[in-house]
Amino acid sequence: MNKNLRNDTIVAPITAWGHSSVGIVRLSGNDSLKILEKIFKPKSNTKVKNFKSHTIHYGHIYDGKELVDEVLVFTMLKPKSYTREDVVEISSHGGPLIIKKILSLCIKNGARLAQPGEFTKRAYLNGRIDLLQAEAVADIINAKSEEALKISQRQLKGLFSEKINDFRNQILNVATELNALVDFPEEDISIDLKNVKGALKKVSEEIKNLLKTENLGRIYREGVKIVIAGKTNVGKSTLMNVLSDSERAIVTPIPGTTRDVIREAIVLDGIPVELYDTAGIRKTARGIIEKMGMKKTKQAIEEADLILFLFDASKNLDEKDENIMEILAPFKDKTIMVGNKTDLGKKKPQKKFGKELVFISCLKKTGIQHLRKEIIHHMVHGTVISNEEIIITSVRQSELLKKTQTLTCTAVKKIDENFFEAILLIEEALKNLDSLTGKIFREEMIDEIFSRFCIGK
Ligand SMILES: Nc1nc2c(ncn2[C@@H]2O[C@H](COP(=O)(O)OP(=O)(O)OP(=O)(O)O)[C@@H](O)[C@H]2O)c(=O)[nH]1
Ligand SMILES: [Mg+2]
Repeated sequence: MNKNLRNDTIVAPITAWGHSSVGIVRLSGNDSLKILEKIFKPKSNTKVKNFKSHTIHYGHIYDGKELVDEVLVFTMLKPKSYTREDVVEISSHGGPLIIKKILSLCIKNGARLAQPGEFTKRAYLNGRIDLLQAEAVADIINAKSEEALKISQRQLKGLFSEKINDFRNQILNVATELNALVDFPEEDISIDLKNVKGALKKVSEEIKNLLKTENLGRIYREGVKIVIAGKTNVGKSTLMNVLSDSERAIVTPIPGTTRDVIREAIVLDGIPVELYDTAGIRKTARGIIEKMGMKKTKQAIEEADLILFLFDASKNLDEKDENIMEILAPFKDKTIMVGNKTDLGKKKPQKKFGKELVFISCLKKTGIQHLRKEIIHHMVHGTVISNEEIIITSVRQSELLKKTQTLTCTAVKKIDENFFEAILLIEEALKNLDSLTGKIFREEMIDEIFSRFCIGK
């Protein structure tokens, strides 16, 4: 990130492109009011340069003498704005042509089109939020479930940062004590070192506990892929419809009804799920369409986080089911065996396959709740997130925390044999925590974080 770029005034639409009743263009930077003055004629007699912070002004946007639109203008002057710079938001009619016109007028008069996430980047660089909070902004916009939203809101509120700062203080105390001990004679040191090691072990353990939430964070944020597989006619499409509470897939008594892989986005207990119904697997696919369907099915199986292997529980497992079990064998640790059609009879399968066996009837809707529970259990391994829990939400966070944890752990071991090396390790651990909150940063890291944002945020 070029530091010079921070001094210019940026502009971008902050509402979605398209036809809507209102669209908003935001300016941020030292020249926001100057630029506004050139394009906006307020109805009142107040001059634009005298606009106070947090006020709304009615008037018109002009391109020279040509009227562009009737607008409301909001001013939020530094430091009380999203970016801590002078911010002006022009609220016009929401047509793309009008928004484009206002944007180009702003650019013609000295603004630069903002890069994705640049407003939030400025909020971070100007110290209004830290890097963890900036990450949360993107996650809030992209949240696929209520749960994911709550996790990110806690992060935006600064609860994650508080926890990291707590780790930092604990490690900093250790560093201070160690540095104070440098000049002490050997015999006095040994007593104090025991306490220091205890303190380091404690924080290292706390970081380890936080790291346990890594998988949970990924699941709630990115969601999981669940694939329903099985031979033809066992009720895969029916199950897809039952789980998604829709008529998404075509259901008929004719084997081979589903030819393509069908996807539906659902939310199960707060976990965003991409549910896939597949073409029934049979050994001798009939014709090119079915062959292609089969290929896609196999690909979906490989990419799945969880496979529901469906069979007809009213009958014994047959050769076709066995064939499928062979195909699924490499994935049995991510497979739940589901016996459907129990309304017609319930035979215990001769072979148990996968992690769990669940019986359902899609027709009578029995066992569905139990199946849902098993799915959730498989995904989160029995972990329930409490309202206050802090959860790791990005690979960046887990990488830096893992490094910090390893460094503190090694420092504990090193303290007795090489005191000075331990101090260096602890200082390195502190640096990692500072990168996490963004107290120190590398430009590539920042650019990567903000490239995930949309324009206007
Ligand atoms: N009795 C009974 N019939 C069911 C049940 N679930 C599905 N069926 C019926 O079984 C037939 C096949 O259902 P589908 O959902 O199309 O089966 P599928 O596995 O998707 O079949 P293909 O797409 O051909 O591979 C339909 O007639 C369904 O109504 C159930 O629980 N009980
Ligand atoms: Mg089907």
